[in-house]
Amino acid sequence: MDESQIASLLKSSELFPTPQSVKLSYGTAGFRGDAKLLDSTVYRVGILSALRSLKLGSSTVGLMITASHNKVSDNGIKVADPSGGMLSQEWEPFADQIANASSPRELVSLIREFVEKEEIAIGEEKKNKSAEVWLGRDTRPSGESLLRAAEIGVSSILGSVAIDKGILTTPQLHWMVRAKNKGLKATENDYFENLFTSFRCLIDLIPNSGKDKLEVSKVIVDGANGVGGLKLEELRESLNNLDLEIRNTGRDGGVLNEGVGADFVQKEKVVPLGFGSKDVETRCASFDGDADRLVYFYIPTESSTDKVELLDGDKILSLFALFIKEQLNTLDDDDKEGTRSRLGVVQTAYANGASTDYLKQLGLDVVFAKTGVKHLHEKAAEFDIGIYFEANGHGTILFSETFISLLVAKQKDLTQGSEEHKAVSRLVAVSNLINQAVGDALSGLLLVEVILQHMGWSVQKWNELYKDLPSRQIKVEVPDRAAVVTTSEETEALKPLGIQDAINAEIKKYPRGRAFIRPSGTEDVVRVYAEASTQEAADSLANSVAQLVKSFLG
Ligand code: 16G
Ligand code: ZN
Repeated sequence: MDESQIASLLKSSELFPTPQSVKLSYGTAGFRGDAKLLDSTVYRVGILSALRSLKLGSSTVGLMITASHNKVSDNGIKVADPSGGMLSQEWEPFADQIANASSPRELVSLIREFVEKEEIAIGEEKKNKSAEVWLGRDTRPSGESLLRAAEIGVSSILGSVAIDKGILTTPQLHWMVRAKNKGLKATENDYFENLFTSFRCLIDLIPNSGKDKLEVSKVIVDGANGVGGLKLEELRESLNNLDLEIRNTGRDGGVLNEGVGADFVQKEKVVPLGFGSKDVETRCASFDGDADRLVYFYIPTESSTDKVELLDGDKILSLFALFIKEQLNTLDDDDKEGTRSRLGVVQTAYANGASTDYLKQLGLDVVFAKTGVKHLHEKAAEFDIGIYFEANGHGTILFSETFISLLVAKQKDLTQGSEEHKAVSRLVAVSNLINQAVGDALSGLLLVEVILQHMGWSVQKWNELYKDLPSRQIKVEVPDRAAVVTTSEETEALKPLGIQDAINAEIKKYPRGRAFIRPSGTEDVVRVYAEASTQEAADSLANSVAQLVKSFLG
């Protein structure tokens, strides 16, 4: 690192002193916290993303300013790697270090050390190649000034370029970064065009017999008063074959994520604001604040309270798996070359036990990953087609490059109009529709809608695929959540010693009982999950496990 580079970093970092007494951590999905305290963090992640771009041959890196489903006064920042996926976990410790550096000198020395260790060609090749970072933000009022801080961070690595892509959903930015680095058309318009073209294609492939029972009833979407509803409005202009009403767009005075959105509906299992008795039995969906989560729900007729019937990430996963499997079966019947595909599904410990049973009974390969999108994504990428979902509604379907090429070749070979040709064409269209970079509420919604039309199913019929086991989640505040260490799939606690035996003893008392504890990656708490054959039993099991956590850690 030469003198001018050091001077540039020292000068810009003077503008962003670190707040006192906050320990920052990149966590499960980037830095998050009170927006007022984040300027220096965002500035520093700007530097990191420029370095990441340089390290990877000046590929484009994405920087998203959002705190997802958190309250509106919070904000956050996460990095999208050139593949469109999450920042490589190998770089997370560096992110933590620089975010917590207490002075400009310390910051520069950490950067210098890292640049040497990683052999990043900083300053040397800037004549022909420079770093490029694309910035996006959600609708939070604090987003604009944080975005400026990120720009200053990026530009403080000499020769680097920061490009402001404006207000976007998180998955849009990931999609655009991935497309850009693949040399494809990568504007926001290209994103929309890709969605409606592949959606249209799937609609055209709906079997005739299905059309008689075609369900084109209305779907109402809760936009969480965030960016998702606004983007869906834009997309709607180009969509026919979808009767769509959008509420909680944030325009009518509602507050981001307050009593609305996917996180609220999934955790509380109650109707979001703006929905009520007039919507009984209607298919409804909720996005989260940055539109990377999607859940469905409906208000049952008999509901006298505001409780909803929830169709969470597990149900969406099951619907997708069923549809994909149907297409693969059609192909496998015709499989002469032995190109049988590997279809797998990835869940976390939070997946409802009934969903796992259902998927296994479909004959699917079900694997478990640690909570957090990056962990599920990695495992799903090991299959030809890997479907992953967290119960909270974040998920997508990954198609391997090799498998896509195989499908495209098959599509050319097969006779137009044959069942096999249709099945291949559906799979190719799904691979275009569903975001290959990260879970995406917009593309997820379109895929659910077209599959329901394909099957001729109502939301109630879809809900009947299996019945969720009653479950309960509790969070427990403890002096040190790091005292809880779990196995890689988080189903068992290795530490504190003895706690797992005690939990097992509780579980034994309940028919179909299952429970686990894990330290949260986003909050200073230990989370408890329990399920059992009745709600009473699930509540009671969760409470006893929470008591155990308190007595072992309290
Ligand atoms: C973040 C993760 C989500 C995970 C949640 C767990 C991403 C994009 N988001 O929101 O996948 O379920 O954290 O939170 O990775 P917890 O550790 O506090 O339970
Ligand atoms: Zn989100």
